[in-house]
Amino acid sequence: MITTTKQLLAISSAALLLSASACKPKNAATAVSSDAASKAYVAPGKYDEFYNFVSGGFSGQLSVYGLPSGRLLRVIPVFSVDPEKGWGYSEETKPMLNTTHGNVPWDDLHHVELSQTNGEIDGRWVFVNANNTPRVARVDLKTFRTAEIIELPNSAGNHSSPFITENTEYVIAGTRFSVPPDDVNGDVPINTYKKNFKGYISFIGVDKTTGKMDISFQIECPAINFDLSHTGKGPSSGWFFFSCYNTEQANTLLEVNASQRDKDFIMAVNWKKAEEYLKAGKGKKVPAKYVHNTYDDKTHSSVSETKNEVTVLSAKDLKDICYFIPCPKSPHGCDVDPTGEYIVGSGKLAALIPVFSFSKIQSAIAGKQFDGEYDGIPVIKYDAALYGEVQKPGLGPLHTEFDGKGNAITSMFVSSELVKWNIKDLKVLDRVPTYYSVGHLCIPGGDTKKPNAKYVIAYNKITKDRYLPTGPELAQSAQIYDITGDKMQLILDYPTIGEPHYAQAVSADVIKGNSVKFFKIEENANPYATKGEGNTKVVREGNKVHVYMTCIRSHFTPDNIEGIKVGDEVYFHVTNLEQDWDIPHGFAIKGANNAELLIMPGETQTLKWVAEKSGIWPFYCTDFCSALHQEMQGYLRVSPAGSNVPLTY
Ligand code: K7E
Ligand code: RUQ
Ligand code: CUA
Repeated sequence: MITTTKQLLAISSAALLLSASACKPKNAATAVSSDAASKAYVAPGKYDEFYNFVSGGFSGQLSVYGLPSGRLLRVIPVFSVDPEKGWGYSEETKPMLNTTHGNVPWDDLHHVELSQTNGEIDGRWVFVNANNTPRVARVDLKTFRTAEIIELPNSAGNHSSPFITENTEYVIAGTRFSVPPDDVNGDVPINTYKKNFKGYISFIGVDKTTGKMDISFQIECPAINFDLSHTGKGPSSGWFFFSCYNTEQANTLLEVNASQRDKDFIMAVNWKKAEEYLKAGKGKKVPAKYVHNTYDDKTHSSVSETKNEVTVLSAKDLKDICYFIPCPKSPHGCDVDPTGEYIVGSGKLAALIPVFSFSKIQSAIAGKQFDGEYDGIPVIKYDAALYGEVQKPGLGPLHTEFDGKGNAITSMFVSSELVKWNIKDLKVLDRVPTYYSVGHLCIPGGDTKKPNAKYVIAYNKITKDRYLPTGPELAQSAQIYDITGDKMQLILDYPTIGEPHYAQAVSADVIKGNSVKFFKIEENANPYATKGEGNTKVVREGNKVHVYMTCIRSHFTPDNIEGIKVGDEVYFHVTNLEQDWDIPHGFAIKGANNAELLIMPGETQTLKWVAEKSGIWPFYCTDFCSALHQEMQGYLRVSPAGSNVPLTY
């Protein structure tokens, strides 16, 4: 029996080391069921049954796989530049990466959340978070492209994000790091954490029709680290639950300061009540700068705006919108079952899984079964909120998803397994090894009211010997298990781009019918669009030269341009005149220091290029588009600054 924090920590770290070096479960060779191949097989020319949206971690991207084949269908750049798609390189997409810190073309993307209507995935958008420079993005599932990115003030880390409410009313984001609020001088000693730092939760309102986001309000909480969260549903509609750690409010984690307490917290937030307080004028407008970028499919370009204030509610002053519930040791996942009654906290360093009851939480609040306050927030007694504990589930519980049949599956990082347990009697039903050290897991719809429990996918932290070695860095790894029977069965390993954290999956039928095939050229509202070869032109404005260019199989118009002078800034506004599915063209010019363009049919994209030296500069199409693709090319002539070569094209 583990009794003290120190013992538990010692055991956990030993197991952790083990998992990272020598862990190969004994049954590794026999873990695959005999009919696995047929279960994961999707015949050539056939579609997968599910889309799987997988966070790309430190690649800043979102990837899309088909399930059960594990085939990579698309990589969607969000918080990163992507030369394959010109994302972040074209003049139209560059502003999408603007922040109050300038253009920030990288981030750490951990979580994905598909939009919902009535607690079910509606297939319209997928939201993703950026941890480092706190942002939330919305990807449009008609185009599979990033449509919007909003920065979050008063935040750092943005890990507990971007989880949504049942009807996508809000995307909710809790800060990982508490920091001094943006409107005060943050130049304070770090050890004044308790006094000067605060933890903020942002409520990002989402327009029902367009999906447009804006920060509706923030709740100011005590200095604490928000880790993960999930919406209430059914009886717990209108509530939101967060896991929090570092409740000792330590500013250094050396000597494991942040894990000294036996219990950290789950924070329950009554956001319906918060809305009432807002209506009643209890919100305070405070200065807070943040940048909001939107991409428009009609102008094929983006607009970046800076906002200057945000409305803040104080959890401390409004005693009844936030409540803390003790939760054993460093809770990570905070997951709500499909009925909305059970809230599962996963203490990474705990040897059990506590399951809280929403109805008990309500009676505890009504009966004031509190254990005092924590920085002005009432703390509900553990036993008053607890439904029960899953005993000996495994080591290092991280995340839980639900099968909709009364069961939960929890990932165990340290003991490297998936563990299935029954929510009512809290008994462990089954366990399967993962290869190795699973982080998040995903059941299609597994955090919604209606899971579609055919598969569970494990996203593993360590790959080791699963694939052919590729030097010190290996492919990231996911594994699919069939969960239609009593026993979970491994059916496929598939490599992923790095590094997968949360992922969601949905039946392909919800999305595939809405896919845009190409953009209608007559609707192209880009100010630099050229809607026919007859309208192409080259216009000089001082040292800026605008090339209104078109492309169609298999030539650019114009393809010979003279009269460009050293020092000119040349803007190639390239319109793809094709009106057919799957015929993009690319555009690259020698010496370009900002990658290429990839232009979809009907779209206009712009590459900025500075003429640095006189001479001949070839350009060409980078995307193989027809038998004459290789012929799709042209020349630009650059003459010395002062020369009188006329502009011709
Ligand atoms: Cu568990 Cu950032 Cu969701 Cu990764 S976090 S595993
Ligand atoms: S060309 S098909 Cu460069 Cu042979 Cu590619
Ligand atoms: Cu156009 Cu290749």
